[in-house]
Amino acid sequence: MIDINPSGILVRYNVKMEKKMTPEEAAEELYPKDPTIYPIAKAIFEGEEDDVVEGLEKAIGSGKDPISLINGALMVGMGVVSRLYDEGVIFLPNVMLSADAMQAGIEFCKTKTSKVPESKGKVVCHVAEGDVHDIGKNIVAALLRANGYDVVDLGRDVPVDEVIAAVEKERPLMLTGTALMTTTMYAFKEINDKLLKKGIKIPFACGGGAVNQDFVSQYELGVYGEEASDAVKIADFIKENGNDIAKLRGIFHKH
Ligand code: B12
Repeated sequence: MIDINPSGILVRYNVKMEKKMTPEEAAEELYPKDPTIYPIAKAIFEGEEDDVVEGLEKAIGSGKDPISLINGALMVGMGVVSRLYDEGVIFLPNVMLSADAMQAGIEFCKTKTSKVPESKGKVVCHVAEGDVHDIGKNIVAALLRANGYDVVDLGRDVPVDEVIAAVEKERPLMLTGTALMTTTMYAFKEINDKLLKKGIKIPFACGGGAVNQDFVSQYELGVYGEEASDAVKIADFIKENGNDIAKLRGIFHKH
């Protein structure tokens, strides 16, 4: 048998063999450099809840606003997780640990907010039927609460009829829906049709990784929001200008 040394061939053709990065090394390249945010993002990636809380405590101690840390630090860490998961560098068990650390961080930030919410109105939030991805919905709910809305959080994997029943009972200013999977987002259309059948015409703000403006524009009550903070902007707009969905789409949809 001929003994071939591949590195010899590569050297001959002037090709360097690349050393495969470990997940930790790959993550290190993506963390933000800011010394207050870095440990929080790293702890999210590592799924270390205690370190997440410790990092948040330090950041709040140095004057950072707890609610702005949700987007400014926790989400940054989750961004690293999402990217490396999509690239096949890390796998579901890692993601689950990070997701738990993220939830712990959101809960901690919520307990630290000093804002006294005067109720601006009620919003019902949910994650689509069949979908367990609730991190985005939890951010939406936390931001709405921090901005004075009374949030009725139905949780994740919520059956369509449960959403309809909650809207009938609570009569909110708006409903929000989150879907991260292309298979679950169709529940939004069903909710839209059932609400219209009952004569309920409230704005249905929809977001989440799987959803885009084209999809949300396909049903009458849908208003698309890309960022969790858009949910607050949409609610504020409704509060000040009424719930005309065409007007809301005119403002919040990119043309
Ligand atoms: C974390 C995660 C998980 C965690 C979820 C933990 C949890 N408690 O949420 C776990 C490990 C449990 C999980 C499981 C699964 N997952 Co997963 N998961 C992810 C991952 C890596 C990140 C998602 C996330 O949390 N992003 C961060 C949050 C903050 O983003 P977000 O929800 O989109 O929210 C932001 C905005 O969209 C917006 N927003 C959200 N909602 C709303 C609402 C309104 C009104 C507004 C205005 C804005 C808004 O605000 C947020 C930020 O500002 C993604 C990959 C990715 N790149 O997204 C895959 C991903 C979503 N998962 C996927 C899959 C397939 C699964 C599984 C089926 C895997 C499996 N084989 O078992 C299961 C699903 C089980 C089920 N029935 O739901 C696929 C979905 C593919 C698709 N398009 O259909 C993805 C895209 C991965 C992939 N590339 O294949 N997953």
